[in-house]
Amino acid sequence: MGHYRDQILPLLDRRTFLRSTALAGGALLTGFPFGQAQASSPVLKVSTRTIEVNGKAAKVFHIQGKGGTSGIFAREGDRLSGALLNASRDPLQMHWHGQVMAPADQDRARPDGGALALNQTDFHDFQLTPGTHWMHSHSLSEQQLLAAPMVTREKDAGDVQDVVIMLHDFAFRSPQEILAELGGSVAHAGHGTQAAPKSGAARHALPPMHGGHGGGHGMGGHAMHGMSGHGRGRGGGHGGHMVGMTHANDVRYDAYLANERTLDDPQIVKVEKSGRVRLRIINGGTATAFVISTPGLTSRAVAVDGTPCQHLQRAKYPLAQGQRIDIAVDIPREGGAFSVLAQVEDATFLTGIVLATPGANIARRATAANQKEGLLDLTFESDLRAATPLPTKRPQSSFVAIFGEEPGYRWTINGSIHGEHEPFRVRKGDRVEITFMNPTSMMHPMHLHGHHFQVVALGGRRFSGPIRDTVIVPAHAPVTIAFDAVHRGSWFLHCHHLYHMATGMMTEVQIS
Ligand SMILES: [Cu+2]
Repeated sequence: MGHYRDQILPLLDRRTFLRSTALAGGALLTGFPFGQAQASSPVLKVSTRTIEVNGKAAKVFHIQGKGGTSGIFAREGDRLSGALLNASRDPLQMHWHGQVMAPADQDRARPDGGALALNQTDFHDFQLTPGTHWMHSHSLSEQQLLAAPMVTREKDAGDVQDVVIMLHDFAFRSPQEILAELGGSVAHAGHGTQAAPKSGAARHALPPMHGGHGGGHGMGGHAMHGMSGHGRGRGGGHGGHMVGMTHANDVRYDAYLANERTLDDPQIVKVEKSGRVRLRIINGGTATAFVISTPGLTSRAVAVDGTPCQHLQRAKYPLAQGQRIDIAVDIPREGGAFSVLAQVEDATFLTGIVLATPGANIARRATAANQKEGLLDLTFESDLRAATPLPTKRPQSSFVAIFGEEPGYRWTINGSIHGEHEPFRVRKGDRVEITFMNPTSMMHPMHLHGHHFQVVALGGRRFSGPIRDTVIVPAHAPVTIAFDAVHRGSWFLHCHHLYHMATGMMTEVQIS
């Protein structure tokens, strides 16, 4: 035992980057300028392939960029310009997660977005948003690894080696089987509910909704002000669950992957003695939150969800579904081998990779932790500060989004599943605040499309928190976000637990 494959990774290391700087401006690190792509030569191709997990073959999706890399690695100022080809087996709704410069009509993950049919292409042209972002399907196929990094290196990233780590929760069962185990049914198969939202904006040609019922009773759209007065206790008592009954990990997985490998055969990334490394970690898990650690290395968070934060040194960093964290580590002068670990919350499961200097002895490591991690909470969040907070402004629109949990694995926002929802309607330019209230039994990572937001209150206490696009809302802990509604369109606001989203936990913010 103790035998590891030594592999150079689908990531941009410092040498690759320095080489690539010799290319013309606008070129991707893969060396192919996006702008020159033809439809016959897609810049992104979604197909299927077979990987090995726990010694068994698994058919999964694959998102190939130019040059065969998984996903996109670009530099600040680059555009994504060219064709996305769906060469897979299913209709596709690709979501550009964190790409706030992607126009609404270039993201299929929108209320009237439809799906990209097999062997068809979508043409995209938008400026890539600097930072650690990602792309993923907006339907159950995300479970089958239909996700890839979308990393745009910041101009001021400096002389550091970037190491991208994509985390996944993996099952040999199909997502449909998992959903059946959970007792749920799809509320919005590929967003294609034929029960039109009350906005009347839906134009769908996709399968009908299962398990829906008529008549919503949402609170959405009712403007509320003075949310700062809401205290911790306000979230309780709605869902019939008491504090203390909260749980995580409602899906049983067969493996947890870091860059598609398990910890008993991890990716080994070569690093330099005294080198500086920027870990860009993406939680592509569909129902799993992780806690990140770098034993033996001091570390600091430098960005969350791709947006710079004031540096924050911790031993552990929570990372919920959909979130990203950039962690800077310094490799010691004497070198060595260092694990970057992701432990499943409320469990002992581990995944991760190994950073190793040349000649380092890579000892075999434990593949499970001795102790469970706790459930994710807001401790880390409350210490995070944006590098550049939103300008101070009174909100023009404030909303409350109360989560609900109903028999039959129905997850709701303001009493409605997606398709029955009442959109939050705002005017372009408005400062908008949304307070999430969670009387349910699980944490929900809430993601807003098309915008970054600032976390401005936790547990009813105002503060000037990080800029993000996905925030955890633990049970019984209200969280308030603020953003400027700068992009016209209908933007999904949803839980990033895939099975919560699929069974209804999605609404929209309409900006007109
Ligand atoms: Cu959820």
